[in-house]
Amino acid sequence: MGYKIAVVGATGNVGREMLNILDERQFPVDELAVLASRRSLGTEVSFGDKTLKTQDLDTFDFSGWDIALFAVGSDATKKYAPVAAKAGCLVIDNSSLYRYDPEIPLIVPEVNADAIEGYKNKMIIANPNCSTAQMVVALKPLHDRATIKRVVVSTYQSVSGAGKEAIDELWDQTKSIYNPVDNKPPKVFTKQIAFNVIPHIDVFMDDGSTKEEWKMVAETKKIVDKAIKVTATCVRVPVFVGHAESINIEFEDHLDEDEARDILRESPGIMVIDKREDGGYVTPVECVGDYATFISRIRQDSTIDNGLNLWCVSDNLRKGAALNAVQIAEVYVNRILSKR
Ligand code: 11C
Repeated sequence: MGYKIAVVGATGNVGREMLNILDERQFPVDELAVLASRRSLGTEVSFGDKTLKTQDLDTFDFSGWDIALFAVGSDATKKYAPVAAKAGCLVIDNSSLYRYDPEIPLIVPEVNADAIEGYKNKMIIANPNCSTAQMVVALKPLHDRATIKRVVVSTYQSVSGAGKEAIDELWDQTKSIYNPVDNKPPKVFTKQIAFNVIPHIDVFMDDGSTKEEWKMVAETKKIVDKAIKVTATCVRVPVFVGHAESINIEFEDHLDEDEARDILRESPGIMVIDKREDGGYVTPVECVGDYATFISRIRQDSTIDNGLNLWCVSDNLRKGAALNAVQIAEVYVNRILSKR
């Protein structure tokens, strides 16, 4: 038995990854609609060995469709997600529009799959920000064992998080460093991104933090535990795909680095690569195309009573977006739709 699945925003980076992942994981699809705005209409996208033509999101009738995976910006989500939900089609939304609505579940299946029951409230489930998704996969099993009090996280985020134009900007700027005639001023980023790092992702908030940093705080509380204190510094780096994070964790109880390593090895969605030797850790280029959240550099923080440091890397277009959305769809199918 299969289901009728729509991918909204199918021509974007995340939409295309959603199609790849539905195919790779052999999601039970009976019918697939690939939807896009008028601007991208007629563009072809691949699904396994098939090529599909995009249909017009504006006129699409969601009645009778089971799940719509949304990978469009907040404005388009605001317009079309309620239409799909009203038609009885579950929306799994990758934008930030609904994440902080208390009636809408925000789910990372390895962490809080039980929150799926909240789908009934509005027929919408939110997918978290990429930098949060990979971090909470690592935090949850450690929190269950030793209760996390505080997290200090610094991110090293790839340009693909900011979309296709950002990828092009890094590519063009990198080439223009060697051929200054082609030099163009930055458009997507506020400063040169090639051979540079920029401590600014999303808009500034009143307290001096950025929205990306605020999202990591609010989303970790909603997904894992509202008692956890989080402080974040989010930085864009000249990497195409794969976000990295340096995470410092303070626990209520003592947690030995060896036990933490064992716990993480046994935890869903995590791959521990942690050898204390040259190259015995994972970097963003190695995680591209993978499902796992990779953890390396696990070590005691001797400056506080119960502290650990670790390094966390994942494919931001996969676990940080498309994979997590498809995993939510799998939970919905296994726990709800297949029981009807
Ligand atoms: C970035 N994390 O790397 C952002 C992209 O709230 O879903 C995802 C923004 C979001 O730029």
